Amino acid sequence: MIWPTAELHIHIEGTVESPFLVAAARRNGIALPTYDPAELSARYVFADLQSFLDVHYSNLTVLRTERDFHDLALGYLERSAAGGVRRAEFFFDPQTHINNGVDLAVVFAGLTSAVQEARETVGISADILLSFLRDLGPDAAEETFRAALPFRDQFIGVALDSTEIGYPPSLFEKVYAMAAAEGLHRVAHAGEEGGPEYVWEALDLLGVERVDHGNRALEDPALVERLRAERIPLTVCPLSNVALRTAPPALKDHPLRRMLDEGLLVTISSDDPAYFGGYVDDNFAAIEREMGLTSVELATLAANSFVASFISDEQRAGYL
Ligand code: ES4
Ligand code: ZN
Repeated sequence: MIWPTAELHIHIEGTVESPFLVAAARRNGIALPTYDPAELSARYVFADLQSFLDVHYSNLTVLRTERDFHDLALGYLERSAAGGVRRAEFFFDPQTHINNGVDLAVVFAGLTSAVQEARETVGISADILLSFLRDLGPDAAEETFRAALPFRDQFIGVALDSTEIGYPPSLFEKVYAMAAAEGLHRVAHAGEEGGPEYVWEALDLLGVERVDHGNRALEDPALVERLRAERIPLTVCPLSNVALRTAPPALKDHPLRRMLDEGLLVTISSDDPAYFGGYVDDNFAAIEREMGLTSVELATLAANSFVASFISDEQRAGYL
């Protein structure tokens, strides 16, 4: 069955399907290792987060024009709406595109027009989260944030992604304070590869309202208690975790089982669906099939996603 959901952990750049990649590369005159979409996809076998990021960033040089960003986001919004997504809060990585020589105004124009178009055509509600690449460090994040301020009305919050280990949340305290002062929402990837201390720091130093992944929080009982008591949402990405080997190879052993048993506010997302084997409906189908979750548990996960989303309480009441 298709569950109506909000998708809260989705990198728009991670929705670049191979046929789209090839078409954009040809249009923009960018070299690819192969122009056969099936051959490109066949290379998507990863040992860890970094091995994925290396391929991912290399592919993203094909994105150059407003049309590229518009078509990418519209394609995701249409595909996910068909899979039950009623609300999407998607990340984009401005630094990747700026470093590829693309103007931030071009990126925003493409993404924002896609959000508007998808609302009108497929009825999906969507908003944009601006994500900092943690491996480029705090000064670059602050510079990026200042560059994005002229587009303040086109994003609702900030996020933190890319290489986790070695780049703890504490480095980004200042830029998160700047975002809070602007009234922006705050989330961060933590506990995907990094340990529970990364999750503590995201909560205590960055003031995040949700934790992206959070799998390794389970190693610390006091942290589990905190997440439960404060109803802090975790945006868990089962197929991503298997693909990047941040969870055991069989989904039946995924930490989601324990998260539910611990009474945590867990949601399901796809992360980078073009690379990890599917969209949010594919993630639901996989956990239903392989983890034997009950219909009540699946419904809880779907409802949790609206509870955890940054929509107004009025809009939330319409979904729940
Ligand atoms: C990412 Cl840390 C992380 N995980 C998944 N996708 C990503 N894209 C950029 N950073
Ligand atoms: Zn992610």
